[in-house]
Amino acid sequence: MSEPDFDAIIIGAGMSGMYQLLRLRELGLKVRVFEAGTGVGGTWYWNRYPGARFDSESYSYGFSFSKELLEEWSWSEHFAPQPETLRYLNHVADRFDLRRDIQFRSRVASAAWREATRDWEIALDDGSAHTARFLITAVGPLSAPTLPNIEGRDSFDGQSFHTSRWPHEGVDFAGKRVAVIGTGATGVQTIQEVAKTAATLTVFQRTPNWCAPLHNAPITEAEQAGIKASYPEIFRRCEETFSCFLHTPDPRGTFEVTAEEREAFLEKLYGEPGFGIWVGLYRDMLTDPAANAIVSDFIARKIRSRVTDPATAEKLIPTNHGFGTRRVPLETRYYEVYNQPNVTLVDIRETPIERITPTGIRTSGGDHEFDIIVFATGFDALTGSFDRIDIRGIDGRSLKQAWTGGARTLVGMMAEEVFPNLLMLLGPHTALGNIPRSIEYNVDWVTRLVAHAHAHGLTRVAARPEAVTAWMDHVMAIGEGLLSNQVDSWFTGVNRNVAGKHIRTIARYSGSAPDYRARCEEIARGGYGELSLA
Ligand code: N01
Repeated sequence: MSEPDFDAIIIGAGMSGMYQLLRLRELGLKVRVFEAGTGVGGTWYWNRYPGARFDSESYSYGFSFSKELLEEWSWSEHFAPQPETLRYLNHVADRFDLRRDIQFRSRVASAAWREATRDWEIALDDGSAHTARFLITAVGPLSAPTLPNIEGRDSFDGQSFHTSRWPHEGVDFAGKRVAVIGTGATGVQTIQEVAKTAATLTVFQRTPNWCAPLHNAPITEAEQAGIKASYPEIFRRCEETFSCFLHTPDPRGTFEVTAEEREAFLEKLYGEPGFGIWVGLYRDMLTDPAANAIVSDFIARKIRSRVTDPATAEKLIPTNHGFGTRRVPLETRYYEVYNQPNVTLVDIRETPIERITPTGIRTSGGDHEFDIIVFATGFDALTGSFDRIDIRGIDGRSLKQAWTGGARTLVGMMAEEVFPNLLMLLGPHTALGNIPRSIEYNVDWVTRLVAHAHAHGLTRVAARPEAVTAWMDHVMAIGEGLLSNQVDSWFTGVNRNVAGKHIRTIARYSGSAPDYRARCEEIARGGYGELSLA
Protein backbone atom coordinates (compact mmCIF):
# COMPACT_ATOMS: atom_id res chain seq x y z
CA MET A 1 0.00 0.00 0.00
CA SER A 2 1.48 3.39 -0.95
CA GLU A 3 1.95 5.84 1.89
CA PRO A 4 -0.09 9.06 1.82
CA ASP A 5 1.63 12.47 1.65
CA PHE A 6 0.73 13.25 5.27
CA ASP A 7 -0.29 11.39 8.39
CA ALA A 8 -2.96 14.02 8.88
CA ILE A 9 -4.39 16.98 7.06
CA ILE A 10 -6.15 19.56 9.19
CA ILE A 11 -8.63 21.97 7.64
CA GLY A 12 -8.46 25.36 9.32
CA ALA A 13 -5.89 27.30 11.36
CA GLY A 14 -8.18 28.67 14.05
CA MET A 15 -7.76 27.70 17.69
CA SER A 16 -8.69 24.05 17.00
CA GLY A 17 -6.41 23.61 14.03
CA MET A 18 -3.49 25.33 15.73
CA TYR A 19 -3.65 23.21 18.86
CA GLN A 20 -4.28 20.02 16.88
CA LEU A 21 -1.18 20.69 14.78
CA LEU A 22 0.89 21.10 17.91
CA ARG A 23 -0.36 17.88 19.50
CA LEU A 24 0.12 15.77 16.37
CA ARG A 25 3.62 17.16 15.92
CA GLU A 26 4.43 15.95 19.43
CA LEU A 27 3.61 12.45 18.17
CA GLY A 28 6.21 12.92 15.46
CA LEU A 29 3.60 12.90 12.70
CA LYS A 30 3.73 14.61 9.36
CA VAL A 31 0.92 17.13 9.35
CA ARG A 32 -0.29 19.86 7.00
CA VAL A 33 -2.86 22.52 7.80
CA PHE A 34 -4.78 24.16 4.97
CA GLU A 35 -6.23 27.55 5.80
CA ALA A 36 -8.33 29.72 3.49
CA GLY A 37 -7.30 32.99 5.17
CA THR A 38 -3.95 34.73 5.05
CA GLY A 39 -3.25 34.23 8.75
CA VAL A 40 -4.03 32.14 11.82
CA GLY A 41 -6.90 32.78 14.22
CA GLY A 42 -10.09 31.44 12.58
CA THR A 43 -13.04 33.25 14.15
CA TRP A 44 -10.71 35.95 15.43
CA TYR A 45 -9.11 36.34 12.02
CA TRP A 46 -12.40 36.68 10.14
CA ASN A 47 -14.64 38.59 12.56
CA ARG A 48 -13.08 42.06 12.51
CA TYR A 49 -16.32 43.99 12.75
CA PRO A 50 -16.35 47.02 15.09
CA GLY A 51 -16.94 46.06 18.69
CA ALA A 52 -16.07 42.37 18.32
CA ARG A 53 -14.83 41.04 21.64
CA PHE A 54 -15.02 38.13 24.10
CA ASP A 55 -17.97 37.74 26.32
CA SER A 56 -16.27 35.01 28.33
CA GLU A 57 -13.59 36.21 30.73
CA SER A 58 -10.32 36.57 28.77
CA TYR A 59 -8.35 34.50 31.27
CA SER A 60 -10.81 31.61 31.01
CA TYR A 61 -10.67 31.70 27.23
CA GLY A 62 -6.98 31.38 26.27
CA PHE A 63 -5.15 28.10 25.79
CA SER A 64 -4.46 26.33 29.07
CA PHE A 65 -1.94 23.73 27.87
CA SER A 66 1.25 25.72 28.39
CA LYS A 67 2.26 27.24 31.74
CA GLU A 68 4.86 29.40 30.00
CA LEU A 69 2.28 30.78 27.60
CA LEU A 70 -0.09 31.56 30.47
CA GLU A 71 2.69 33.27 32.37
CA GLU A 72 3.96 35.43 29.53
CA TRP A 73 0.64 36.62 28.07
CA SER A 74 -1.23 39.40 29.88
CA TRP A 75 -4.79 40.18 28.83
CA SER A 76 -5.50 43.89 29.04
CA GLU A 77 -9.25 43.70 29.67
CA HIS A 78 -11.59 41.29 31.42
CA PHE A 79 -13.28 40.76 28.03
CA ALA A 80 -10.64 41.29 25.37
CA PRO A 81 -11.38 42.97 22.03
CA GLN A 82 -10.86 41.05 18.78
CA PRO A 83 -7.55 42.72 17.76
CA GLU A 84 -5.99 41.64 21.05
CA THR A 85 -7.20 38.06 20.65
CA LEU A 86 -5.84 37.95 17.12
CA ARG A 87 -2.49 39.23 18.44
CA TYR A 88 -2.58 36.50 21.07
CA LEU A 89 -3.18 33.76 18.50
CA ASN A 90 -0.39 35.12 16.31
CA HIS A 91 1.85 35.04 19.35
CA VAL A 92 0.89 31.38 19.92
CA ALA A 93 1.66 30.59 16.27
CA ASP A 94 5.10 32.23 16.57
CA ARG A 95 5.93 30.79 19.94
CA PHE A 96 5.24 27.22 18.87
CA ASP A 97 6.55 27.72 15.34
CA LEU A 98 3.25 26.62 13.85
CA ARG A 99 3.37 28.47 10.54
CA ARG A 100 5.87 26.14 8.87
CA ASP A 101 3.16 23.46 8.60
CA ILE A 102 0.30 25.80 7.67
CA GLN A 103 -0.44 26.61 4.05
CA PHE A 104 -2.43 29.86 3.89
CA ARG A 105 -4.72 31.08 1.07
CA SER A 106 -5.66 27.42 0.60
CA ARG A 107 -9.35 26.60 0.61
CA VAL A 108 -10.20 22.91 0.66
CA ALA A 109 -12.74 22.22 -2.07
CA SER A 110 -13.21 18.48 -1.71
CA ALA A 111 -12.10 15.40 0.18
CA ALA A 112 -12.59 11.85 -1.06
CA TRP A 113 -11.98 8.65 0.91
CA ARG A 114 -9.98 6.02 -0.94
CA GLU A 115 -10.73 2.59 0.44
CA ALA A 116 -7.94 0.85 -1.46
CA THR A 117 -5.20 2.99 0.10
CA ARG A 118 -7.10 3.89 3.28
CA ASP A 119 -6.53 7.58 2.97
CA TRP A 120 -8.20 10.84 2.03
CA GLU A 121 -7.48 12.73 -1.15
CA ILE A 122 -7.93 16.41 -0.50
CA ALA A 123 -8.26 18.91 -3.35
CA LEU A 124 -7.74 22.62 -2.91
CA ASP A 125 -9.55 25.18 -4.98
CA ASP A 126 -6.31 25.84 -6.90
CA GLY A 127 -6.65 22.28 -8.23
CA SER A 128 -3.76 20.77 -6.24
CA ALA A 129 -4.30 17.41 -4.54
CA HIS A 130 -2.82 16.01 -1.31
CA THR A 131 -3.34 12.73 0.50
CA ALA A 132 -3.48 11.97 4.22
CA ARG A 133 -4.30 9.03 6.46
CA PHE A 134 -6.53 11.17 8.67
CA LEU A 135 -8.63 14.14 7.73
CA ILE A 136 -9.26 16.41 10.69
CA THR A 137 -11.78 19.20 10.31
CA ALA A 138 -11.11 22.31 12.38
CA VAL A 139 -13.58 24.40 10.42
CA GLY A 140 -15.39 26.06 13.33
CA PRO A 141 -19.07 25.90 14.29
CA LEU A 142 -19.77 29.51 13.23
CA SER A 143 -17.67 30.18 10.16
CA ALA A 144 -19.91 29.89 7.10
CA PRO A 145 -21.51 33.36 6.85
CA THR A 146 -25.02 33.73 5.48
CA LEU A 147 -26.43 36.77 3.74
CA PRO A 148 -30.15 37.44 3.94
CA ASN A 149 -32.43 36.28 1.15
CA ILE A 150 -33.61 39.74 0.24
CA GLU A 151 -34.49 40.65 -3.32
CA GLY A 152 -32.08 43.12 -4.92
CA ARG A 153 -29.37 42.36 -2.33
CA ASP A 154 -26.57 42.80 -4.84
CA SER A 155 -28.05 45.91 -6.46
CA PHE A 156 -26.95 48.29 -3.68
CA ASP A 157 -24.55 50.94 -5.00
CA GLY A 158 -23.05 51.84 -1.61
CA GLN A 159 -20.71 49.72 0.50
CA SER A 160 -22.00 46.54 2.13
CA PHE A 161 -20.30 44.02 4.39
CA HIS A 162 -21.08 40.83 6.22
CA THR A 163 -19.65 41.20 9.72
CA SER A 164 -17.43 38.14 9.37
CA ARG A 165 -15.94 39.32 6.07
CA TRP A 166 -14.87 42.70 7.33
CA PRO A 167 -12.19 44.69 5.42
CA HIS A 168 -8.84 44.39 7.17
CA GLU A 169 -8.29 48.14 6.85
CA GLY A 170 -11.53 48.86 8.74
CA VAL A 171 -14.52 50.99 7.78
CA ASP A 172 -14.99 54.67 8.62
CA PHE A 173 -18.60 55.40 9.61
CA ALA A 174 -18.13 59.11 10.37
CA GLY A 175 -20.73 61.19 8.58
CA LYS A 176 -22.27 58.08 6.97
CA ARG A 177 -25.85 56.84 6.86
CA VAL A 178 -25.57 53.25 8.05
CA ALA A 179 -27.99 50.31 8.16
CA VAL A 180 -27.45 47.20 10.26
CA ILE A 181 -29.58 44.13 9.55
CA GLY A 182 -29.54 41.56 12.37
CA THR A 183 -29.61 41.81 16.15
CA GLY A 184 -27.83 38.66 17.34
CA ALA A 185 -24.65 38.79 19.45
CA THR A 186 -22.74 40.18 16.46
CA GLY A 187 -25.35 42.79 15.55
CA VAL A 188 -25.52 44.01 19.14
CA GLN A 189 -21.73 44.45 19.38
CA THR A 190 -21.67 46.20 16.00
CA ILE A 191 -24.62 48.50 16.69
CA GLN A 192 -23.32 49.85 19.97
CA GLU A 193 -20.00 50.71 18.30
CA VAL A 194 -21.27 52.13 14.98
CA ALA A 195 -23.76 54.35 16.83
CA LYS A 196 -20.81 56.30 18.26
CA THR A 197 -19.68 57.76 14.93
CA ALA A 198 -22.30 57.24 12.20
CA ALA A 199 -24.33 60.27 11.07
CA THR A 200 -27.39 58.04 11.24
CA LEU A 201 -27.77 54.40 12.20
CA THR A 202 -30.91 52.45 11.29
CA VAL A 203 -31.27 49.01 12.86
CA PHE A 204 -33.47 46.50 11.05
CA GLN A 205 -34.67 44.05 13.68
CA ARG A 206 -36.65 40.90 12.88
CA THR A 207 -36.46 39.14 16.25
CA PRO A 208 -35.35 41.05 19.34
CA ASN A 209 -32.93 39.17 21.58
CA TRP A 210 -32.67 39.33 25.35
CA CYS A 211 -29.40 41.12 26.08
CA ALA A 212 -27.62 41.71 29.39
CA PRO A 213 -24.69 43.92 30.47
CA LEU A 214 -21.12 42.73 29.94
CA HIS A 215 -19.55 45.03 32.58
CA ASN A 216 -16.13 45.00 30.95
CA ALA A 217 -13.16 46.73 32.59
CA PRO A 218 -9.40 46.93 32.19
CA ILE A 219 -7.37 44.41 34.20
CA THR A 220 -5.33 46.21 36.84
CA GLU A 221 -1.79 45.17 37.70
CA ALA A 222 -2.90 43.66 40.98
CA GLU A 223 -5.68 41.72 39.23
CA GLN A 224 -3.18 40.51 36.63
CA ALA A 225 -0.96 39.02 39.30
CA GLY A 226 -3.97 37.41 40.96
CA ILE A 227 -5.16 35.93 37.67
CA LYS A 228 -1.79 34.45 36.83
CA ALA A 229 -1.43 32.98 40.29
CA SER A 230 -4.84 31.35 40.09
CA TYR A 231 -4.76 29.83 36.60
CA PRO A 232 -4.82 26.27 37.95
CA GLU A 233 -8.03 27.03 39.90
CA ILE A 234 -9.55 28.94 36.97
CA PHE A 235 -9.12 25.99 34.62
CA ARG A 236 -10.14 23.47 37.27
CA ARG A 237 -13.36 25.40 37.73
CA CYS A 238 -13.97 25.52 33.98
CA GLU A 239 -13.53 21.76 33.91
CA GLU A 240 -16.20 21.30 36.58
CA THR A 241 -18.93 23.69 35.46
CA PHE A 242 -21.86 22.83 33.19
CA SER A 243 -20.61 24.72 30.10
CA CYS A 244 -16.92 25.24 31.01
CA PHE A 245 -17.55 28.86 31.98
CA LEU A 246 -16.48 30.34 35.30
CA HIS A 247 -20.23 30.69 35.93
CA THR A 248 -22.55 27.77 36.55
CA PRO A 249 -26.23 27.31 37.52
CA ASP A 250 -27.28 28.11 41.07
CA PRO A 251 -28.40 24.84 42.66
CA ARG A 252 -31.59 26.38 44.06
CA GLY A 253 -34.98 26.12 42.36
CA THR A 254 -36.74 29.39 41.49
CA PHE A 255 -39.74 28.67 43.69
CA GLU A 256 -37.70 27.47 46.66
CA VAL A 257 -36.88 31.08 47.51
CA THR A 258 -39.05 34.11 48.20
CA ALA A 259 -39.92 36.69 45.54
CA GLU A 260 -37.65 39.20 47.34
CA GLU A 261 -34.72 36.78 47.33
CA ARG A 262 -35.24 36.07 43.63
CA GLU A 263 -35.28 39.76 42.79
CA ALA A 264 -32.11 40.41 44.81
CA PHE A 265 -30.42 37.38 43.19
CA LEU A 266 -31.26 38.56 39.66
CA GLU A 267 -30.24 42.11 40.49
CA LYS A 268 -26.87 40.82 41.70
CA LEU A 269 -26.29 38.74 38.56
CA TYR A 270 -27.35 41.65 36.32
CA GLY A 271 -24.74 43.83 38.03
CA GLU A 272 -21.90 41.31 37.63
CA PRO A 273 -19.56 40.88 34.65
CA GLY A 274 -20.05 38.12 32.12
CA PHE A 275 -22.43 35.24 31.58
CA GLY A 276 -23.56 34.80 35.21
CA ILE A 277 -26.92 36.32 34.34
CA TRP A 278 -27.41 33.55 31.78
CA VAL A 279 -25.60 30.40 32.88
CA GLY A 280 -25.60 31.26 36.59
CA LEU A 281 -29.39 31.41 36.97
CA TYR A 282 -31.43 29.18 39.29
CA ARG A 283 -31.15 25.62 38.02
CA ASP A 284 -34.70 25.45 36.59
CA MET A 285 -34.83 28.83 34.85
CA LEU A 286 -33.90 27.43 31.45
CA THR A 287 -36.14 24.35 31.72
CA ASP A 288 -39.31 25.41 33.57
CA PRO A 289 -41.45 27.94 31.66
CA ALA A 290 -42.86 29.45 34.89
CA ALA A 291 -39.35 29.95 36.31
CA ASN A 292 -38.18 31.32 32.99
CA ALA A 293 -41.05 33.84 32.97
CA ILE A 294 -39.63 35.31 36.20
CA VAL A 295 -36.23 36.09 34.74
CA SER A 296 -37.77 37.23 31.42
CA ASP A 297 -39.97 39.68 33.33
CA PHE A 298 -36.94 40.94 35.28
CA ILE A 299 -34.95 41.62 32.10
CA ALA A 300 -37.99 43.21 30.38
CA ARG A 301 -38.23 45.67 33.29
CA LYS A 302 -34.53 46.46 32.87
CA ILE A 303 -35.02 47.19 29.17
CA ARG A 304 -37.99 49.47 29.91
CA SER A 305 -35.93 51.34 32.48
CA ARG A 306 -33.06 51.88 30.04
CA VAL A 307 -34.94 52.90 26.87
CA THR A 308 -36.59 56.31 27.04
CA ASP A 309 -39.26 55.83 24.39
CA PRO A 310 -41.79 53.24 25.66
CA ALA A 311 -42.79 52.11 22.14
CA THR A 312 -39.12 51.47 21.23
CA ALA A 313 -38.60 49.61 24.51
CA GLU A 314 -41.51 47.28 23.73
CA LYS A 315 -40.06 46.55 20.29
CA LEU A 316 -36.78 45.54 21.93
CA ILE A 317 -38.44 43.07 24.30
CA PRO A 318 -38.69 39.54 22.86
CA THR A 319 -42.17 38.06 22.85
CA ASN A 320 -41.62 34.74 21.07
CA HIS A 321 -38.98 33.21 23.35
CA GLY A 322 -37.93 33.42 26.97
CA PHE A 323 -34.73 34.84 28.38
CA GLY A 324 -31.69 32.64 27.80
CA THR A 325 -33.35 30.29 25.34
CA ARG A 326 -31.19 31.77 22.58
CA ARG A 327 -27.61 32.91 23.01
CA VAL A 328 -27.70 36.01 25.24
CA PRO A 329 -25.76 38.87 23.64
CA LEU A 330 -23.72 40.68 26.28
CA GLU A 331 -23.76 44.42 25.75
CA THR A 332 -22.28 47.73 26.79
CA ARG A 333 -24.91 50.48 26.72
CA TYR A 334 -26.72 48.73 23.85
CA TYR A 335 -30.18 49.74 24.99
CA GLU A 336 -29.10 53.36 25.57
CA VAL A 337 -28.10 53.53 21.88
CA TYR A 338 -31.82 53.74 21.08
CA ASN A 339 -32.07 56.96 23.11
CA GLN A 340 -29.62 58.67 20.74
CA PRO A 341 -31.12 61.08 18.19
CA ASN A 342 -29.06 59.54 15.34
CA VAL A 343 -30.41 56.00 15.88
CA THR A 344 -33.69 54.52 14.57
CA LEU A 345 -35.09 51.05 15.19
CA VAL A 346 -37.14 49.53 12.38
CA ASP A 347 -39.19 46.53 13.45
CA ILE A 348 -39.39 44.52 10.24
CA ARG A 349 -42.16 42.33 11.61
CA GLU A 350 -44.31 45.48 11.39
CA THR A 351 -42.83 46.90 8.19
CA PRO A 352 -41.11 44.02 6.35
CA ILE A 353 -38.15 44.61 4.08
CA GLU A 354 -39.41 44.40 0.50
CA ARG A 355 -36.13 44.77 -1.30
CA ILE A 356 -32.68 46.28 -1.32
CA THR A 357 -32.42 49.07 -3.89
CA PRO A 358 -29.38 50.82 -5.41
CA THR A 359 -29.78 53.57 -2.79
CA GLY A 360 -30.87 51.65 0.30
CA ILE A 361 -33.60 49.47 1.77
CA ARG A 362 -37.29 49.52 0.92
CA THR A 363 -39.72 48.35 3.59
CA SER A 364 -43.50 48.28 3.42
CA GLY A 365 -43.26 51.58 5.31
CA GLY A 366 -41.15 53.37 2.69
CA ASP A 367 -37.62 53.87 1.33
CA HIS A 368 -34.52 54.36 3.53
CA GLU A 369 -31.33 55.69 1.93
CA PHE A 370 -27.89 54.51 3.08
CA ASP A 371 -24.19 54.81 2.34
CA ILE A 372 -23.33 51.53 4.08
CA ILE A 373 -25.31 48.35 4.81
CA VAL A 374 -23.94 45.94 7.42
CA PHE A 375 -25.23 42.38 7.31
CA ALA A 376 -25.01 40.98 10.85
CA THR A 377 -27.05 38.05 9.65
CA GLY A 378 -25.12 35.19 11.17
CA PHE A 379 -23.94 31.82 10.01
CA ASP A 380 -24.97 28.50 8.57
CA ALA A 381 -23.92 27.09 11.92
CA LEU A 382 -22.34 23.74 12.80
CA THR A 383 -22.88 21.94 9.49
CA GLY A 384 -22.56 24.87 7.04
CA SER A 385 -18.78 24.79 6.86
CA PHE A 386 -18.91 21.02 6.21
CA ASP A 387 -21.54 21.50 3.49
CA ARG A 388 -19.22 23.88 1.67
CA ILE A 389 -16.63 21.11 1.18
CA ASP A 390 -17.53 18.20 -1.07
CA ILE A 391 -16.72 15.40 1.40
CA ARG A 392 -17.18 11.89 -0.02
CA GLY A 393 -16.87 8.69 1.95
CA ILE A 394 -17.05 5.04 0.89
CA ASP A 395 -18.53 4.57 -2.61
CA GLY A 396 -18.60 8.34 -3.11
CA ARG A 397 -21.26 8.85 -0.42
CA SER A 398 -21.71 12.57 0.24
CA LEU A 399 -21.49 13.89 3.82
CA LYS A 400 -23.79 16.76 2.93
CA GLN A 401 -26.43 14.34 1.72
CA ALA A 402 -25.93 12.03 4.68
CA TRP A 403 -26.59 15.00 6.96
CA THR A 404 -29.71 16.25 5.17
CA GLY A 405 -32.30 16.67 7.90
CA GLY A 406 -29.64 16.75 10.62
CA ALA A 407 -26.10 15.56 11.28
CA ARG A 408 -25.40 12.13 12.75
CA THR A 409 -22.21 11.74 14.73
CA LEU A 410 -20.44 9.83 17.45
CA VAL A 411 -19.62 12.31 20.24
CA GLY A 412 -19.53 15.03 17.58
CA MET A 413 -16.03 13.94 16.61
CA MET A 414 -16.75 11.18 14.12
CA ALA A 415 -19.34 10.94 11.37
CA GLU A 416 -21.01 7.71 10.33
CA GLU A 417 -19.22 4.51 9.37
CA VAL A 418 -18.97 5.41 5.69
CA PHE A 419 -16.58 8.25 6.57
CA PRO A 420 -13.55 6.43 8.03
CA ASN A 421 -10.57 8.38 9.39
CA LEU A 422 -12.61 11.60 9.39
CA LEU A 423 -12.20 13.32 12.74
CA MET A 424 -14.05 16.51 13.61
CA LEU A 425 -13.13 19.20 16.12
CA LEU A 426 -16.22 20.98 17.46
CA GLY A 427 -18.44 19.08 15.06
CA PRO A 428 -22.21 18.92 15.57
CA HIS A 429 -23.25 17.47 18.99
CA THR A 430 -20.09 18.42 20.85
CA ALA A 431 -20.43 20.34 24.09
CA LEU A 432 -19.67 23.93 23.06
CA GLY A 433 -19.97 26.44 25.96
CA ASN A 434 -16.64 28.11 26.59
CA ILE A 435 -15.24 27.13 23.20
CA PRO A 436 -11.47 26.93 23.85
CA ARG A 437 -12.07 24.58 26.77
CA SER A 438 -14.08 22.32 24.47
CA ILE A 439 -11.43 22.64 21.77
CA GLU A 440 -8.67 21.49 24.08
CA TYR A 441 -10.69 18.47 25.15
CA ASN A 442 -11.69 17.55 21.57
CA VAL A 443 -8.13 17.89 20.31
CA ASP A 444 -6.74 15.78 23.14
CA TRP A 445 -9.33 13.06 22.45
CA VAL A 446 -8.58 13.04 18.72
CA THR A 447 -4.84 12.99 19.44
CA ARG A 448 -5.23 9.96 21.70
CA LEU A 449 -7.18 8.14 19.00
CA VAL A 450 -4.58 8.92 16.33
CA ALA A 451 -1.79 7.88 18.73
CA HIS A 452 -3.66 4.63 19.47
CA ALA A 453 -3.97 3.92 15.74
CA HIS A 454 -0.25 4.53 15.25
CA ALA A 455 0.80 2.46 18.20
CA HIS A 456 -1.27 -0.49 16.97
CA GLY A 457 -0.52 -0.18 13.26
CA LEU A 458 -4.16 0.66 12.50
CA THR A 459 -4.86 2.50 9.28
CA ARG A 460 -8.64 2.65 9.36
CA VAL A 461 -10.94 3.82 12.16
CA ALA A 462 -14.69 4.25 11.78
CA ALA A 463 -17.65 4.74 14.11
CA ARG A 464 -19.85 1.65 14.41
CA PRO A 465 -23.45 2.34 13.29
CA GLU A 466 -24.92 1.15 16.60
CA ALA A 467 -22.60 3.51 18.50
CA VAL A 468 -23.74 6.44 16.34
CA THR A 469 -27.37 5.52 16.94
CA ALA A 470 -26.82 5.22 20.70
CA TRP A 471 -25.07 8.60 20.80
CA MET A 472 -27.80 10.27 18.75
CA ASP A 473 -30.46 8.79 21.05
CA HIS A 474 -28.56 10.23 24.01
CA VAL A 475 -28.23 13.66 22.33
CA MET A 476 -31.98 13.75 21.68
CA ALA A 477 -32.88 12.49 25.16
CA ILE A 478 -30.62 14.94 26.99
CA GLY A 479 -32.03 17.80 24.91
CA GLU A 480 -35.61 17.07 25.98
CA GLY A 481 -37.19 19.71 28.17
CA LEU A 482 -34.59 22.35 27.57
CA LEU A 483 -36.46 25.52 26.53
CA SER A 484 -33.69 26.49 24.10
CA ASN A 485 -34.45 23.38 22.05
CA GLN A 486 -38.01 24.63 21.52
CA VAL A 487 -36.94 27.89 19.88
CA ASP A 488 -35.59 28.73 16.41
CA SER A 489 -31.88 29.64 16.53
CA TRP A 490 -28.56 28.25 15.44
CA PHE A 491 -28.69 26.04 18.58
CA THR A 492 -31.54 24.18 16.89
CA GLY A 493 -30.01 24.26 13.43
CA VAL A 494 -32.46 26.82 12.03
CA ASN A 495 -31.30 29.38 9.48
CA ARG A 496 -34.08 30.70 7.31
CA ASN A 497 -31.56 31.95 4.72
CA VAL A 498 -30.41 28.41 3.95
CA ALA A 499 -32.49 25.92 1.97
CA GLY A 500 -33.26 22.82 4.02
CA LYS A 501 -32.44 24.47 7.38
CA HIS A 502 -35.91 25.60 8.36
CA ILE A 503 -36.66 22.63 10.59
CA ARG A 504 -35.55 22.43 14.21
CA THR A 505 -33.15 19.69 15.26
CA ILE A 506 -31.02 19.32 18.34
CA ALA A 507 -27.85 20.56 16.73
CA ARG A 508 -25.49 20.79 19.69
CA TYR A 509 -24.95 18.64 22.76
CA SER A 510 -27.21 20.16 25.39
CA GLY A 511 -26.08 18.14 28.40
CA SER A 512 -23.23 19.21 30.66
CA ALA A 513 -19.62 19.36 29.53
CA PRO A 514 -18.52 16.97 32.31
CA ASP A 515 -21.16 14.44 31.12
CA TYR A 516 -20.00 14.88 27.55
CA ARG A 517 -16.40 14.26 28.51
CA ALA A 518 -17.36 11.26 30.63
CA ARG A 519 -18.96 9.61 27.56
CA CYS A 520 -15.91 10.37 25.43
CA GLU A 521 -13.65 8.95 28.14
CA GLU A 522 -15.69 5.74 28.26
CA ILE A 523 -14.94 5.22 24.58
CA ALA A 524 -11.21 5.91 24.88
CA ARG A 525 -10.65 4.05 28.15
CA GLY A 526 -12.74 1.14 26.97
CA GLY A 527 -10.34 0.56 24.09
CA TYR A 528 -12.57 2.08 21.40
CA GLY A 529 -15.16 -0.70 21.25
CA GLU A 530 -17.55 1.81 19.63
CA LEU A 531 -15.23 1.99 16.62
CA SER A 532 -14.25 -0.55 14.02
CA LEU A 533 -10.47 -0.57 13.89
CA ALA A 534 -8.37 -2.19 11.21
O1 N01 B 1 -25.79 35.50 14.31
P1 N01 B 1 -27.28 35.18 14.82
P2 N01 B 1 -24.63 36.31 15.04
N1 N01 B 1 -33.81 39.54 7.48
O2 N01 B 1 -27.73 34.03 13.99
C1 N01 B 1 -31.04 38.28 11.56
C2 N01 B 1 -21.32 33.84 18.39
N2 N01 B 1 -20.80 35.18 18.69
O3 N01 B 1 -23.53 36.46 14.07
O4 N01 B 1 -33.41 36.07 14.75
C3 N01 B 1 -33.67 40.16 8.66
O5 N01 B 1 -27.34 35.06 16.27
C4 N01 B 1 -31.55 37.30 12.57
O6 N01 B 1 -32.93 37.48 12.78
P3 N01 B 1 -33.84 36.24 13.33
C5 N01 B 1 -22.46 33.52 19.35
O7 N01 B 1 -22.43 32.18 19.67
C6 N01 B 1 -19.95 35.29 19.74
O8 N01 B 1 -25.17 37.52 15.70
O9 N01 B 1 -33.47 35.06 12.47
N3 N01 B 1 -32.89 39.72 9.65
C7 N01 B 1 -30.66 37.65 13.76
O10 N01 B 1 -31.10 38.80 14.41
C8 N01 B 1 -23.66 33.86 18.51
O11 N01 B 1 -24.84 33.23 18.94
C9 N01 B 1 -19.47 36.52 20.09
O12 N01 B 1 -35.22 36.70 13.14
C10 N01 B 1 -32.21 38.59 9.43
C11 N01 B 1 -29.33 37.95 13.07
O13 N01 B 1 -29.63 38.27 11.72
C12 N01 B 1 -23.20 33.40 17.15
O14 N01 B 1 -21.83 33.81 17.07
C13 N01 B 1 -19.85 37.65 19.38
C14 N01 B 1 -32.30 37.90 8.20
C15 N01 B 1 -28.39 36.78 13.11
O15 N01 B 1 -28.08 36.49 14.42
C16 N01 B 1 -23.95 33.97 15.96
O16 N01 B 1 -24.19 35.35 16.20
C17 N01 B 1 -20.70 37.50 18.30
C18 N01 B 1 -33.14 38.41 7.22
N4 N01 B 1 -33.30 37.78 6.04
C19 N01 B 1 -21.16 36.27 17.96
N5 N01 B 1 -31.49 36.83 8.28
C20 N01 B 1 -18.55 36.65 21.25
O17 N01 B 1 -18.65 37.53 22.00
C21 N01 B 1 -30.94 36.85 9.50
N6 N01 B 1 -31.37 37.90 10.20
C22 N01 B 1 -17.51 35.66 21.51
